[in-house]
Amino acid sequence: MKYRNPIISGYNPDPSICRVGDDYYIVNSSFEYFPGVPVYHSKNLVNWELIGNCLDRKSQLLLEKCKPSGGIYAPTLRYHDGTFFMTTTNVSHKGNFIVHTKDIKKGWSEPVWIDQGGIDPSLLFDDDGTVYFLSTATDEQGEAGIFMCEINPFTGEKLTESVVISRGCGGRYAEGPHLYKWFGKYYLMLAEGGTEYGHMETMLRSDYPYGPYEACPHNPILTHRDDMREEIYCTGHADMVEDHNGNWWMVCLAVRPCEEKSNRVLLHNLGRETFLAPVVWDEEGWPVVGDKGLISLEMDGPLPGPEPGKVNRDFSDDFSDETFSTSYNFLRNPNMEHYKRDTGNAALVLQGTEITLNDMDSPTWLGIRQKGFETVSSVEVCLLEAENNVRAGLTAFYTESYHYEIYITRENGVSKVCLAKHIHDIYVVTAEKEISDAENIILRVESDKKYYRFAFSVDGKVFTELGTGLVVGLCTEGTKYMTFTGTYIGMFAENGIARFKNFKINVKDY
Ligand code: 6LW
Repeated sequence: MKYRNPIISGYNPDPSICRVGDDYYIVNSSFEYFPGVPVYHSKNLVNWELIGNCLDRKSQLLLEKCKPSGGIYAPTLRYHDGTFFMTTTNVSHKGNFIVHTKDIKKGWSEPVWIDQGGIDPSLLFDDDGTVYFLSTATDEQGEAGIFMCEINPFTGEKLTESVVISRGCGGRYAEGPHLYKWFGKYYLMLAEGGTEYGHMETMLRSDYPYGPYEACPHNPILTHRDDMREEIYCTGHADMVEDHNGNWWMVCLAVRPCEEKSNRVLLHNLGRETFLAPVVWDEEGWPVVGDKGLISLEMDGPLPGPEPGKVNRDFSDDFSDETFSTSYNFLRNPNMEHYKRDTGNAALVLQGTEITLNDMDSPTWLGIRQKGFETVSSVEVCLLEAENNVRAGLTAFYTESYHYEIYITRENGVSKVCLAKHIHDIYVVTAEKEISDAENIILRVESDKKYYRFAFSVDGKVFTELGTGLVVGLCTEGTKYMTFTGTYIGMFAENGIARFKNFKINVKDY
């Protein structure tokens, strides 16, 4: 059956997958966003539903003032003997930990911390009851390696010393380790080359968990570093699963460039997304991924479960029910007192504080991952209370130093709609128009591969464009510090109280 990649679009990197019967689950990294570690569910590996987040309270996820792309790095999800286990790293607070649950929809345990450093933790539940904990770390000489110890996954107790089981297959930054027990052997899969354009996946194998490991003769089993089609880049950080029909699959991260091929500019703004590839085994018992290590935007494979349905990436919220969608993210640890769903008036009331979008903090902001290049987003907004420098509106947001927003403000009793842009160390208001106080203003952000276009309307029919922002201004490759996330479309308020109605995001491309 044919399917399209990415299977989970928008900023959903470092996927880890597990199967329970004919149910499939994927988790992804979440960095400085709250709640953390989204959990997606599918019956056919193509239609995925966000069913919750592993880390939904501060005792699990302390992100206060963490830097952009701090917080939660790569997770691993495993299921053993009736219990789900998720292990990940909070690089901004205490490192590697595990949470567990018997019901993935009902919330997860408090974290237990593991006394092994590094990032990209993973777990293997062996047939003899041993539980192996792996991560990529550096030894006393500063040399990177894949470290492993044995643990109690419920308490985090370390049962053996950490030892290096592999230094990788020659690529830099051997990371993203996963250890599997297949066909009576131990398979160790690694990401190498760094998560950028040299990214690749390698496979090793041994009769023993601590090695010695032999490398797959056709490593890297996955890489797009030399792929001339220029549609998908950075493939790596993968996980594998055998489906309930006995067919094998790999999920991995990859990026879709926001520039046209002709420009040959390697930039992406949507983040590293989750892609799917069929896997077959060769006669020597080594995996062959996709088309000999290459994947495509359209692929074919023996998908399990029901025929894939239409993938809907739209989002809307008329604020008529009490709860926030699990799709909403907040920055770092939000004060939920500042976010009120006024269901009686089908409105969201945001209480803005002095913390602005330009601060490495938790402004009154809530966003939805941008899931396509061609989108149209809109929301109705009005100011209820205005202090000095009040702002409330709609933003295309990457980090506190990379965002564009169209917003309403009030200065000396005059109400205005403005467009502002923050790129690197330049923050500027590039356009403004006076409006009458009483009006509910409809703000609109349209996007394609080149521009975000900002416009407003007082009647929902006639829109006035305030200006545009270049998509390449919000790209991962262009930030002044290393980042791993992707763009959001969000609502925000600063220095006052604003009421929002009818928030919609329409994704027009795949
Ligand atoms: C992830 C690691 C990596 O933990 O990026 O560059 C980190 N390599 O595998 C965040 O995705």
